[in-house]
Amino acid sequence: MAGYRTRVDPRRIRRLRKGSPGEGPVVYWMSRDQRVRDNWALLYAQDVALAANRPLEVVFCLSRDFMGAPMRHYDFMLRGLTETAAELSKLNVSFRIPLGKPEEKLPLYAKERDPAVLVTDFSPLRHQKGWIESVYESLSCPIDQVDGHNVVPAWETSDKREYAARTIRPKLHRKFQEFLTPFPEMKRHPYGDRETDRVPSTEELRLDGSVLPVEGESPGSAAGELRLRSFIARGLSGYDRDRNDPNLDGTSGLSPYIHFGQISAQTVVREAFLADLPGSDAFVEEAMVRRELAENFCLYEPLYDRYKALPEWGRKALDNHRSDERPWLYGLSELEEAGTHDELWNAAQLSLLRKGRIHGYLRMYWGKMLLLWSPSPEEAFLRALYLNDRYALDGRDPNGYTGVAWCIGGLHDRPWPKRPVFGSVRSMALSGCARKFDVKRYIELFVP
Ligand code: FO1
Repeated sequence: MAGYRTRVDPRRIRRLRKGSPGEGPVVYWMSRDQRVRDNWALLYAQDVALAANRPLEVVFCLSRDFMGAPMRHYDFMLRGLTETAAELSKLNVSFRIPLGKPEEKLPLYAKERDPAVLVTDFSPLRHQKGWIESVYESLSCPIDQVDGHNVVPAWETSDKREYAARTIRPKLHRKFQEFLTPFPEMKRHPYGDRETDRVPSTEELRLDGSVLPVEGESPGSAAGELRLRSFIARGLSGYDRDRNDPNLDGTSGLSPYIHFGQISAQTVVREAFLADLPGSDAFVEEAMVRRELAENFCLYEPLYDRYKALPEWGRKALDNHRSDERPWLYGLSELEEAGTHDELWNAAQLSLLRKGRIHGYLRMYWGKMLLLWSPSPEEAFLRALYLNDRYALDGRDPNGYTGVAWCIGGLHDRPWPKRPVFGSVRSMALSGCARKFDVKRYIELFVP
């Protein structure tokens, strides 16, 4: 609770530091939620600025080497930010883009601007915590954090690590409808004269061009909203039936837009829930329960991207079968180049390389096979994270860390009957896929 009159539910706001207001504008340090519409952190920052008769400024610290992300991801992100910059400008809200490491640039920027209040959005990942700590020393103004990424604010859902969807689901279902509200509109800001920095191009940033942008992607809030509308109109009703068939375009494809915060997960969940179609429940389970379980895992497990964070029972099972014979063993480059004996797995890897996406059901098969074909479970874990973060448009996300931990070590899953190599970690096999969908047809999509 931050004490300012605001349209934003106070339970979404965490005061990180009381401090004393500066003389400058209210500053929203944008990172996770890179949009103007349906952005609780931005709405809150505007309410505080209106109450204090101050200008409103948004700052996005653009680091050219964020966790090794290649050009593919920056292209998606920067094209979305270009749209956001234009929308902020129309609202007479400044948009500043200091280039460099946020932990260095944000304190310098904040010192110069002397914010009345600094508003941040929410990420459970350690780099954002580090960035906030770095700015903590150099600021004396209040710092308020707003969770606009989750339907139910992560700290409101649970104050501890949840162990499965079945433990977090009732906590979310109890609260989500009171949080699943529509969003107020941003107002044209009456104070100050906005300054809008130009969003640099990928060329100017001299990025790692080894993973090129995905052809045919249209990033940004408007495209994300269009995709949501067409999914609600055409995909949602059959979602529960089609979602496990990679040959149909049955999933929403919204995860890169949600990862970069170009659209609001709350808006996605709300539209699907209100549509009240046969696929609504299954979709809300994915877009809210599973996704916010992932946020919960990363929030309360500091080692979310380390093998040792896998459940004890899973690591033990894999350890007991460490010396089982691997039917196939591949080096990282053979996997990366989709050069295995398994045409279905190769097709999934080609989908990742070319489209920056793997269909949800196949993503599990793709991850499970890495366990089978790697020299050790630890190596399989590292390879899954590396390939997912390097090629998947929604990489470097709590969903990805959680998905890899589910595949390799049974996070949020339970023990299954023992299998070689897997032990009691759930196994998957080509035969299982063939029972679910036309494998040959999928392969031909990628391997003519
Ligand atoms: N967030 C930032 O604030 N600054 C960046 O330069 C930045 C680059 C970036 C590149 C790839 C990618 O997948 C995400 C990136 N993000 C960046 C967003 C970041 O992952 C999240 O929005 C939050 O910072 C916390 O997860």
